[in-house]
Amino acid sequence: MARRRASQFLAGYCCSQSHSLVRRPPLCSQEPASISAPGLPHTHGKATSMFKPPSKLYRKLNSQTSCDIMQVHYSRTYGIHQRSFTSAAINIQRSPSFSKLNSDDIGYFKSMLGDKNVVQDEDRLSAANVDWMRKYKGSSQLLLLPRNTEEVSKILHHCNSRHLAIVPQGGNTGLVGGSVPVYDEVIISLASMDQIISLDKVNGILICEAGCILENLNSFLANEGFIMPLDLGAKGSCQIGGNVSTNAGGLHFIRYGSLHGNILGLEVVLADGTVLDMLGTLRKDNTGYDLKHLFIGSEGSLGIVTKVSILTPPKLLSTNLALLACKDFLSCQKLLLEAKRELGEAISAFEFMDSDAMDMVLAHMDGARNPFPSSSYNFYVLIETTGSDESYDKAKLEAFLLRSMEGGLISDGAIAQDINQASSFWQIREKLMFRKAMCWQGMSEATVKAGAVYKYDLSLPVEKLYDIVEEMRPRLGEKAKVVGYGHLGDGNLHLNIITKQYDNNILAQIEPFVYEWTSTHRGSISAEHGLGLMKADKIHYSKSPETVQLMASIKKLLDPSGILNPYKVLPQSMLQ
Ligand code: FAD
Ligand code: 2HG
Ligand code: ZN
Repeated sequence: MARRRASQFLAGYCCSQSHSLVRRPPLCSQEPASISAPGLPHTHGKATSMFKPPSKLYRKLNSQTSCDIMQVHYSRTYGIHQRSFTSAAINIQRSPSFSKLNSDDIGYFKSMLGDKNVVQDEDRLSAANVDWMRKYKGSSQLLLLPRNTEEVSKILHHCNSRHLAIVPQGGNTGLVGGSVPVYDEVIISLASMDQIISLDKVNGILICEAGCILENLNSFLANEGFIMPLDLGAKGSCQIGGNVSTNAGGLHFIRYGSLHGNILGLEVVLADGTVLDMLGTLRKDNTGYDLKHLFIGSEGSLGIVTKVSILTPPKLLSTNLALLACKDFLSCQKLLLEAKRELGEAISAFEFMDSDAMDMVLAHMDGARNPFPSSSYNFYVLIETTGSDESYDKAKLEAFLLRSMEGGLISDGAIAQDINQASSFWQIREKLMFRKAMCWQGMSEATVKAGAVYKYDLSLPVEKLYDIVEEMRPRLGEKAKVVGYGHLGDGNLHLNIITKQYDNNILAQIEPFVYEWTSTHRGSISAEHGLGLMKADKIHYSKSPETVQLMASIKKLLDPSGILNPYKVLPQSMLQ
């Protein structure tokens, strides 16, 4: 392609019709506009033409079965390389205070919920017993599907009086082993509670049941001129109740902030069946303690969320997306600072990935193409801006990118010109997760073998954020591929360590080092995924002893028999 002046390459795209910027299979009709500054080589970022829609992959994955405790093996049926982290692996004993299910319990549930909502079918149970990563596997014999709050209340009342442990389950896309049983806990799925209750179009307040799937809510809102204030790769399966219970962050956190700010009210059922009506719709309400916040991010350990009232921002008409290449992490950092200064509130996402992450996507994704084929770069950044004035927004982003190129912060870049190109850029970022999912799916033996993933979700000061990746690499040497990506705009690193197979020696080189390092740098060992089972006994790396003690007291107060999602979030030793 002939070299052109930078200004000719720059173009944005507008979502002013019915599109939302959700990830759809791209049909790239045109090349994205590349950006080029005087004196810098021009390459045109080719939009990848490639991926299949992701949304229903989770369910398929989770419908596979069986793995042995503490053993690495290949499933004959599916060719899955998996390892189960059950109770034996994490050194937790089944609490002797819990009863075992009996036929009277089943009879009671059937009489209350109807036979079809009391699931004992082996296939459905095995799907619900294993998590999305296929790392954690329980042995529950019962899955319940309540249809309303009253049924949730009756289930909990019964389980509490019988000392039957339970695990609330949403879309089962959690990444820390929180959504599946450890032993034989009864699984309470919110999937049948998926009604939208109301939308206040004057104030942009949505009230819905907890089992609504995030993507469905967003589609509903798009037609009404609103959006959900959060967006994540699991949106096709995760539920709003699960999002609230994990305090999910995601791609638009930088713009719309935490669910602690966006959730206006909740309805929650406590362990003894008491229904707490906190389903307010007010922006301001300082009457006493704001108890809903206890349940946001408590991972089902304090109550079951049954209804949600949430603030939904207006859907803005123009969205622009740029995929940029940077020579080093310092340039990414400076770019973030400059972007905040110059684009300010227009930024709706600021994501980064390192070259190893990009290489993984390119190597393992069908049809994936390098957006910058003529050179290799160390880092890639995605900047999305959203506003209400198409030509102004576009011009602002273009001007910013040109200045950044001239200043040497950006080495190469491309701006998506239409929704399909934007989609293909986003898919590169999102496929980082899917690539690993595909390990489990098992494309070929070689890929399967490259499929053990250790995931860490760290919150760190931006200037320190990439140091842990660089320290981890020599520590693990050839045995592991260490990649870093994440929500740079929020100071959230997703450190992923990929090895041929799970290995306790490798794990011992990663942990507790990664937690100690994070703690030393005053970071958090869970930025957005929660603690679940994976990090329940690691909480002290991020919280003081007094704070953890108070948390344990609150847990005991609200759930004295400890039936709600046992073994998760807090160290077991503090709750006995
Ligand atoms: P589940 O996985 O079913 O449950 C998660 C936890 O919440 C469990 O402890 C469960 O017991 C509890 N729970 C679920 N529903 C309820 C309820 N109604 N009441 C009480 N407790 C409940 N997370 C992010 O934060 N940001 C991301 O960008 C992100 N991207 C992801 C991308 C992919 C591809 C995948 C697979 C996961 C991603 N996640 C991300 C993690 C996950 O999707 C989120 O944690 C999500 O909020 C979980 O929702 P869920 O409905 O699947 O909950
Ligand atoms: C994301 O941002 C998710 O894509 C998953 O939070 C992070 O893959 C991960 O470790
Ligand atoms: Zn994330």
